[in-house]
Order: sequence, then structure tokens, then C-alpha cells
Amino acid sequence: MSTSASASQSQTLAHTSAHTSAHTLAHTSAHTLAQLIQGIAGGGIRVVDLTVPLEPATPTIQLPPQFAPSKSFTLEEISRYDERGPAWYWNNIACGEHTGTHFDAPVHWVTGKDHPNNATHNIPVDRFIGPACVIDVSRQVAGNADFLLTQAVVEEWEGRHGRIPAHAWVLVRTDWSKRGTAGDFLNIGKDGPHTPGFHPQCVPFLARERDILGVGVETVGTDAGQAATFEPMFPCHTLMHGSNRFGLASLTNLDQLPPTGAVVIAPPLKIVNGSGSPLRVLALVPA
Ligand code: 23J
Ligand code: MN
Repeated sequence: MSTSASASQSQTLAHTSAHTSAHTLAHTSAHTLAQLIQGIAGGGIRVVDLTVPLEPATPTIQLPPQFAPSKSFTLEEISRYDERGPAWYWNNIACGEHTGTHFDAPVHWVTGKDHPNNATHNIPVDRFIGPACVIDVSRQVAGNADFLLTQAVVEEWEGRHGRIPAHAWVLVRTDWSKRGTAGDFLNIGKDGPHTPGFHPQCVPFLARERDILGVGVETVGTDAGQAATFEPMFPCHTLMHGSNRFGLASLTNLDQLPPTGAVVIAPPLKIVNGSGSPLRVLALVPA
């Protein structure tokens, strides 16, 4: 009897407390979204565009000549308020999936091909949004175009700014996007491109020990220019996508972000079985 009464009372309490917390949560999330909108509308949240312009001159990755090349961006006019369409302007577009500011999906790499939900159309959409950890190595890169981010440099950053939280975007500020010409940006020498990237040992640390969403870089691809010669070949692609994580390449304006505190929103186009896509990348930054 008393057992039954007690069970019934605890059920009632559990029900009441679940109801209260669900109600409070619903209220809190509505309030949080209202604050977000107010913040964006001049209330102290800055929206920073991390995207480069997408045009025929946008540099695309130059792989060694034995590999098939990717098409650069083209715009083909369909009509422009003329006999082809008197009241409308529109274009056909074409480009490789990995052109300009773009998203790398896990299926892009052979090591990521068997992960579930690994393509642009089926990655869970909550994984496109996360806190940004911005690691500034622009000083090191200014002295060495082949600079590789190591776990030691990441841990030194964590000593100053705190541990990288789970499901973060790790953005590497190199100031590489400030290079004015395609020649300087691609920086191709007789022995191939010289651009900064990740030390092979750093990538599993970020993916597995820090459980990041992915990495973002200012260079044309997430791997270093010389990464075709590394072991494994293209270690950032091999290990990041092998761990079902993402890449963002050809970002800009990383110098406008704080080391922590920004939120990055990076959803690719919903290309069915896409390996990636050009996208607009936005950061929400507390003023
Ligand atoms: C294909 C092969 C090698 C590389 C890449 C693509 C990229 O950087 C890319 O955009 O994903 S390194
Ligand atoms: Mn790519």
C-alpha cells in the first residue's frame, strides 16, 4: 500500500518535473532566438562573411598533372531583359564542387566513403553550425609558406583560450586570403604548390580527441600545398574525412573573428551524393 502510494507520488513528481523543465526549455529557446534576432538587428551581434567572391577568376586547386582537373566557375547568361526573356535576368552556372569557398564532405575522400550520411544531401544539418575556435598562425606563415599546424601549437592555443569544445569549427587564420593575385594565392613553384596546412599528427588529435565538426582554412584546400608528397598523401583529407569530419576551404576575413565566442554557419548545397559544394559561410560575432 505505502509502496504503491510512494510509487504513484514519485511518478507524479517525475511527470511534474519533466513538464516543468520542457516548458522552461521551450520558453528559454524562444527567448534565446528572440535575443539572437535582436542581436543581429543592431543589438551587438556582427555577421561576418567568410566567403570569397565566386567568379571565373576564382582560383581552383591545381593537382599534379597525372590527376583529372576540376573546372573553374563559369557564368552563362540565359537572358537579360531582352528578346530571350524580356522581364528577367538569369544565368546558368557551372563549376567543380570544390570551387572557391567550399565545403568538403566525408564522401569526398576514399577513407570517408563508407560512413553513413557522408554526402552533402544527408549530413545531419545541425552539424553545419558550431562554435568557432580561431587559431592565428599568420606570423608563422609569413615566415614559412609551408608552415604546418601541429598539436603542440593547438595545445598552446588551448592554454590561452581554453579547451576546444566538442562540435567546434577549428579555423586556421593564416592571412593567406590577403594574397592579391591567383599566382600568389596558389603559390606554385617548380616542385608544386607551397601553401600552409596541417601536420598529419594534428588531424586525428582534432577529430578524435577534440571531436570537432571540421576545419576551415584560407588556402585553396584543407591540405598543405606539398601534401601530395606527405605520408599519408593529403593527410588532412585522409584523416579528417576518415573520421567523418568536414572541411571548409578558401575562407576569408578570419582576421575579423575573436579566438573564441563566434558561431559559424556553413551549410553546403543539398547536392544528392555531392562530395562538397561552394557555399556562403557566415560567422556570428559578439560585438
Ligand atoms: C582533390 C584532390 C586533392 C585535394 C583536393 C581535391 C582538395 O583540396 C579539395 O578541394 O578537396 S587536396
Ligand atoms: Mn575541397
